[in-house]
Amino acid sequence: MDTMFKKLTSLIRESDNVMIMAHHDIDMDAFGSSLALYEIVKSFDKNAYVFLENLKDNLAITHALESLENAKIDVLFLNDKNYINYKRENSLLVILDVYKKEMLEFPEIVNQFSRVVVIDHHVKNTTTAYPTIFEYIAPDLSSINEIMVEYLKYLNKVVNPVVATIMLAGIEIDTNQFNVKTTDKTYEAAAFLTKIGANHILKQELLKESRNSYLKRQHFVKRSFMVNQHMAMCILDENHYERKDLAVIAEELLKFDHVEASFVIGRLDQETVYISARSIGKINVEEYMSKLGGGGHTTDAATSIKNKTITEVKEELIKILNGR
Ligand SMILES: [Mn+2]
Repeated sequence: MDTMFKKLTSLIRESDNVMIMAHHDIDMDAFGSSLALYEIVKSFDKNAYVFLENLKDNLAITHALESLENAKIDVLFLNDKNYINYKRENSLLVILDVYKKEMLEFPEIVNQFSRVVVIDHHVKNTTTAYPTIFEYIAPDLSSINEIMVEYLKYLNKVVNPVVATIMLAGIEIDTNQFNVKTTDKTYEAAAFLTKIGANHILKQELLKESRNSYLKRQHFVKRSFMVNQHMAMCILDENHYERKDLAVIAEELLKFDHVEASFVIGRLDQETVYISARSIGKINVEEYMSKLGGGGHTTDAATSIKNKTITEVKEELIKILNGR
């Protein structure tokens, strides 16, 4: 990792400024690590900017923004229109927590940058659809925040306690409360963030959800069923959902007795049915998802299926899960 940090540091130092972009529907890991990098770049006396789109229903990020404001931390946020006022010839674009072009916050502007770096922890299964200076992809790491903690240690720097809190919340979310992809390094990162002032009360507040969204999820959880001895399944209705809605339900099903793997099927849009799969670690859900054209990790995988009904996808998946 140190080689990467050395390279990244010299790239930042050579740049007029640094623009940071994460994925669409930004989450706490992407946001926390963006803020950490933002502070790091500023500490080099360089201007930094974070791309952020309209946050309609993103409660966690809305909470995080409020806490930044309360702490009087000014962050310069950009969108796909006003970035042009700040972009220089040698601006560095750092992409965090994603590499797939279609999943970027603003995919259409990435080709405007001649200097792009990608730092991600998702399994890479396609080539990157835009030119990059270098890519650091570490699928075995819990979160980008874990990488950012290592970077802070490497630089011997700290971040504001509110940013540290958001980073800690990001690690908690990405590891499903320190349950998956969690190593000694993950706990060390959490310990470091606590040491530099992460506030565990604020962290809980950031992670709160609305009563409505909780109840809506419980409605589906209630309808879940066992496919076999160790696998639970949940089928949503015909409404359109976000990937993360399915993921959260899958993670919840893992809490139940006997459940070692869970599969949630729902519709993303008119054409696309999506399966979100989770495992506590004994069953490799990636294997099942790759049989349906998807991918991911042992404990965390998914697939998108075009032009099939939810029932067709359900039947196909049950066949695969039961080895028929
Ligand atoms: Mn992440």
